[in-house]
Amino acid sequence: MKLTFLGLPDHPQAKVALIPAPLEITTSWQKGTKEAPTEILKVSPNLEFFDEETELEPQEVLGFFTFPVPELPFDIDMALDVISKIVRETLEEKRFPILIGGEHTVTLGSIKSLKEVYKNLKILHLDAHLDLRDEYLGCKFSHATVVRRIYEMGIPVLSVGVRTLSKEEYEFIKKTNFSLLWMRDLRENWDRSFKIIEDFLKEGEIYLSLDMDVFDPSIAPGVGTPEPGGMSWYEFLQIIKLVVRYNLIGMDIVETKPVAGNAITEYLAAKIIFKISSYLAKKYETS
Ligand SMILES: [Mn+2]
Repeated sequence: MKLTFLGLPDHPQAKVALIPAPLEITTSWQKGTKEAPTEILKVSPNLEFFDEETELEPQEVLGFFTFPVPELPFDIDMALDVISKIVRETLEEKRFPILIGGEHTVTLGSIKSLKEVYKNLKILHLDAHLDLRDEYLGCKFSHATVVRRIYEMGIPVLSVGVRTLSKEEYEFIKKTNFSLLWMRDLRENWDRSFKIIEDFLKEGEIYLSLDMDVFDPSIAPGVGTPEPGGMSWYEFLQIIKLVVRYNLIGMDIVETKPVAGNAITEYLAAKIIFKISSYLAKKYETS
């Protein structure tokens, strides 16, 4: 039987599409992100199906459609093409795409289709890392270079929650004046940081790229590089509520790496999908 979000049958008029993207080719250290889409979908029926904050059921208001978990070719260009085709189909069906990675490189597949449809596409990037290397371990298309490739397409990016970088990336951000908010900025001056995020969201169509390692490893241990000092659940929800107020047109949730005997990160990822869908449902109901 096909795995679906919340274990529910696909809604015939679904406005949200879940796109499993089990890409794992360029992962450098701890392996396992290929299993994440399956594991996230598997834990999702254990969530409560009612959102206490918006007081609604997103599966009723918007409805979910879950694509089958695809067998991706072990070639980065071919794999990104497969992902990009599924995203294009989702946009044609007028559904909100939520990609479930997989390594961060899947974002490039998504953007390939999105930039054909949206002329003022912008990326809000939540991540402990900048992913701004020019190449990594000989690869131009890798989880460590994904934002550099997006930047080169001329698509505006704001990276939020950053707390570690390479010297190459340090020199790049100095040279280019790349837009970012360190995790430290959020903690030291939340109001000013929040305003910077809001100013970024005001114009254009926003795509959210969420690397699960933006969270503190204490609440998201199942990631490839569990960088200390990350975001909390409630900080994240404040940012997400803000993003949903503006023109959010799609998202991905990447780099979960399931840990045997500990489903906390997969559960968090499933909860994020449910929460964002609840906020989108609330907006849909009141518009
Ligand atoms: Mn990262």
